[in-house]
Amino acid sequence: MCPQADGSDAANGVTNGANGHANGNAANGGDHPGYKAFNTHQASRPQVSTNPYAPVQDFLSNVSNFKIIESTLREGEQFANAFFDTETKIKIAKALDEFGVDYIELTSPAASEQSRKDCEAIAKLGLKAKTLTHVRCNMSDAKLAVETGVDGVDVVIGTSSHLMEHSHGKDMTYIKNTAIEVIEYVKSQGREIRFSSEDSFRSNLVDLLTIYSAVDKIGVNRVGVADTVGCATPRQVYDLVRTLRGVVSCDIETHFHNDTGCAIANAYCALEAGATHIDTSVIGIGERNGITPLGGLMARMIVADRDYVKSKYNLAKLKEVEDLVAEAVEINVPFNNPITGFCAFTHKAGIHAKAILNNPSTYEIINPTDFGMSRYVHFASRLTGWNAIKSRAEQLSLDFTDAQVKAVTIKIKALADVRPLAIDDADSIIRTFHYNLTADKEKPLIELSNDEKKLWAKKEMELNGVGEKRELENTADAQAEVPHAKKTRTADVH
Ligand code: HCA
Ligand code: CU
Repeated sequence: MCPQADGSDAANGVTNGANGHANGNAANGGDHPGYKAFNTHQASRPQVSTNPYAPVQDFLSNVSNFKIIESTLREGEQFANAFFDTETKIKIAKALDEFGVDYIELTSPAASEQSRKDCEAIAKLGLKAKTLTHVRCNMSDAKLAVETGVDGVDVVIGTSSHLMEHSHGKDMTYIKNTAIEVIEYVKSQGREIRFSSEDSFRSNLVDLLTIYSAVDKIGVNRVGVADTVGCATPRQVYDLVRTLRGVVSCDIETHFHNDTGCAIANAYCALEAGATHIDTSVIGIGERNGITPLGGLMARMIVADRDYVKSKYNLAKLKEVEDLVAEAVEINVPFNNPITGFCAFTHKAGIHAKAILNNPSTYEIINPTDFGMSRYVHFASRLTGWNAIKSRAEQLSLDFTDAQVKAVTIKIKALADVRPLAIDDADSIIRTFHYNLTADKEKPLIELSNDEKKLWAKKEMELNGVGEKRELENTADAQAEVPHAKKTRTADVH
């Protein structure tokens, strides 16, 4: 069952109650048949025994205890339009740090001399977030990475047959031996180390588990699962991560590309299956169409555990971070972006607007004010209902009776059948309609061509006709004593 958004900011003071834990939180660990609790390196799940019959997914789940590895400055730099100069990288790193991400991943120092200098510069900033750089699994890259002063090194190597054959040409024995050498070196330098297998979902499962198990045994901090081509489904992710959770005791990082639109769902399923870290980038930028977006993940996770997400992340900063990155890579934030998309909290249909005005939790699972955003009720379309116009009139401090609001609503709806309406058009109709109520000489509600005026009058007549028909039907319903048919129609009036 889905929890409710907290609606305590609603104008009418309605509180919708505290958010639940959709998937249970992780505080219900302990042994249960067939499964053993793991002590992960970072104690990522509190082990409190409460319910011995808890389902497996609740026992494994980290939806209430996850960390973000923010990769805008690494994966994001692979986005077609990205070019970050040092100053921009520093601005983005600071903004992400203020937002509260746990790690900031940076482009490999082996990529270019400037990349190396930028790694050093960001490692020196003294951010709260840990800094990481992302390198190939070989000793010379690993040494270069450690020299930059970052807190940790993320190494990666392709393990799918596609990549072993057509990319680096190395076999599993070579991969395993090199990985062990690199991990031992980075650990000896007192840095965190993560080992990841590129293209995990097209890799041989036995190969994968063998290499993960080998690196776990020598004390790697995290193993990484990467859906490099964006082919995985949430169920495949759940299965692989859950299997892996049974094989390694270290933390599990996951990285999902969005080629088939599953990047957020896959991240969520990975957490349910026991992953501890999720890779994100701002607005999802990355190779091709990118990876799990930071904002989209926040939207998903706040619905799962509002308290955790609110206590850990500075959510009101999300829009600022997104605007900063959007400007740096010269794109617009998509209209349908979770949370910050221009219409993410805009309610349009009359039925929606009416309910939202009564209590926002009716049509919102996320409370916009958690992110410093506002909700909007659209009041300038053919779908508009009189409750939205009434509320707009109140905002404009204009007194109307309900009958008058209904009359002006018909006019707005009728004009919206003739041509698209701007908010100013609707406002001007409402204001002039109000003025005309007491004026000696009526003013035209809005400037229109003769053709438009004719059409408008026709549409208004049609709408009034529908209104009368509804009234008649309501009367007939009442006589026939069909109460809920009547109720539906009343709520139906747009
Ligand atoms: C890439 C590499 C990577 C690495 C992910 C990871 C991927 O293809 O550019 O380090 O876990 O998607 O496999 O981003
Ligand atoms: Cu990637």
